[in-house]
Amino acid sequence: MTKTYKPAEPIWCAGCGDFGVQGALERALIDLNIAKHDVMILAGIGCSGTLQNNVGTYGYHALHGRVLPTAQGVAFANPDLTVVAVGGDGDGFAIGAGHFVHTVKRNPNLVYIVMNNSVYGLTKGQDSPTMDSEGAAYGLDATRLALSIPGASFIARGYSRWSHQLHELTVAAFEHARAKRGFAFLEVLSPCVTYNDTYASWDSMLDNVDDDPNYDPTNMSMAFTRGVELDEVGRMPAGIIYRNDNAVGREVPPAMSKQNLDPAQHLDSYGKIMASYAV
Ligand SMILES: Cc1ncc(C[n+]2csc(CCOP(=O)(O)OP(=O)(O)O)c2C)c(N)n1
Ligand code: SF4
Ligand SMILES: [Mg+2]
Repeated sequence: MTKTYKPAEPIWCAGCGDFGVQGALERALIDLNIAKHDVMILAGIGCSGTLQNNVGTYGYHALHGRVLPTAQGVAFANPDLTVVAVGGDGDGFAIGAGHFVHTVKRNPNLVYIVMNNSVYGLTKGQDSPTMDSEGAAYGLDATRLALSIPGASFIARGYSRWSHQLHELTVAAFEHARAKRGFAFLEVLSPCVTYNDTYASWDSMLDNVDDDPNYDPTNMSMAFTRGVELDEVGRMPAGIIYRNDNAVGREVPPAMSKQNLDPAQHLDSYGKIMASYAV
């Protein structure tokens, strides 16, 4: 009898925004007709990272802050997989910030969904880089950080409470990475009801650029300007903030999964290497 891994039940607190992120992700897989065995979800450490236990795709729980280098390894080794990295704002923008910058720059073909609750949820409520500092509407804005990095090809922000738009953004992120246009970065504002309940403030702070007929997400200078203008009045954009439909995602051929890894094929070269060490 074939034994198969059974997806876990979510362990999030009632009201946690991460439920909405998982729902949008599962619905996107169904809508795009992507089989679960063609998907690998890699997660960072945090409440958010437990998402990968629940979906029934291939999964991997990476070290805290290291989900992006690990996900890139998977994407480069097997370009036929749909690779999704997920994690929290602490994971992605504090300990993992350097990897975030270089992944945006490198533009590999994968989706990155950050569940931003502006707090370290799992470790019980410490400040994260995206938490408000005194007098500011919002801490680090990772969408603007990403915009400033050459190579950025897809930057979006959703809100777990806006489920319809979140579903559309998740589908768009999958389409971008699967069309080999590169790194699809989707930040989802996903409140932590236990340690930093931001539902009320985010309800009133978001400006949906998807609803603005004058907003052109392919125009980078417009994306920058809108972000700064909104920040000046204590607001921030949601929707597809920037998209380059002509981008080409990075691959590293020949992919390991396309090579003949039969050990018998390599005995000769292995023997030569071993002989070179002999004294
Ligand atoms: C190398 C390392 N440093 C610190 C920790 C402790 N730690 C676990 S989760 C976490 C932060 C979680 O915050 P976030 O990434 O925002 O995820 P959330 O729980 O909010 O979803 C920290 C500091 C760890 N597991 N590993
Ligand atoms: S502590 Fe916060 S982030 Fe973690 S499951 Fe509960 S509500 Fe969600
Ligand atoms: Mg967090």
